[in-house]
Amino acid sequence: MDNLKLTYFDIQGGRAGAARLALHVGRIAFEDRRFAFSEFAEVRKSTPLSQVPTLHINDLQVTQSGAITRYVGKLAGLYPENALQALLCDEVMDALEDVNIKIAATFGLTGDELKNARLALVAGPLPKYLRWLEQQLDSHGGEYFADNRLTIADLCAFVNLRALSSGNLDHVPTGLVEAVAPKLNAHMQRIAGIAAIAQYYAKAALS
Ligand SMILES: N[C@@H](CCC(=O)N[C@@H](CS)C(=O)NCC(=O)O)C(=O)O
Repeated sequence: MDNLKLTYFDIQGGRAGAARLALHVGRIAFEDRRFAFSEFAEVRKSTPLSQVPTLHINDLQVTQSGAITRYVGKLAGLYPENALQALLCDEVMDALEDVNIKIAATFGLTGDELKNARLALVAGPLPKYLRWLEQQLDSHGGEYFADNRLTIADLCAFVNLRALSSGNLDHVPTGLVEAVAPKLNAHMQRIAGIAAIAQYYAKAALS
């Protein structure tokens, strides 16, 4: 059995959120190396692109959250084996990364600049992606994004939409997902109710 170590900020979600969840759901042992934002300058000195997350597989350190999530998704049995279903899974994950990039572009802004940038996202790009995600869900059976079962696409959607609805992003209304894409909101609630996932968040709330 390989030794796995996932290195990322000590936050819920973010770019390692789905990988952490997949490892937990798949009951795969790993070292969950979490660090504070104040430690990032030091941590990034030992990451290949000065970025996180990274995954160590024994002595091999790899970057790129999508690749990491897919890898652990395969280990956990949460990634489709069928090529078309894998494509549908990847398509959703990459669209969610588009959203991440748009939101990340507003980090560091303050005051009116932040407000205007976030309101512009809420007025256009975010609803566009939310509606598209809802359509994907609908056209793939309504319950899951791919393969008619839980995959890492569902975990990525859950982690990212939970963050979008958390109130931690100033000027992004907590009810945006529900208002724009109610079926996507219902999906988020369903995934939150899966026993292993509910247990993961209950444990995190205590720590
Ligand atoms: N494409 C990379 C992007 C990783 C990334 O931007 N991570 C952020 C933290 S969530 C970071 O390390 N930013 C610092 C930087 O890019 O210099 C991935 O998906 O892993």
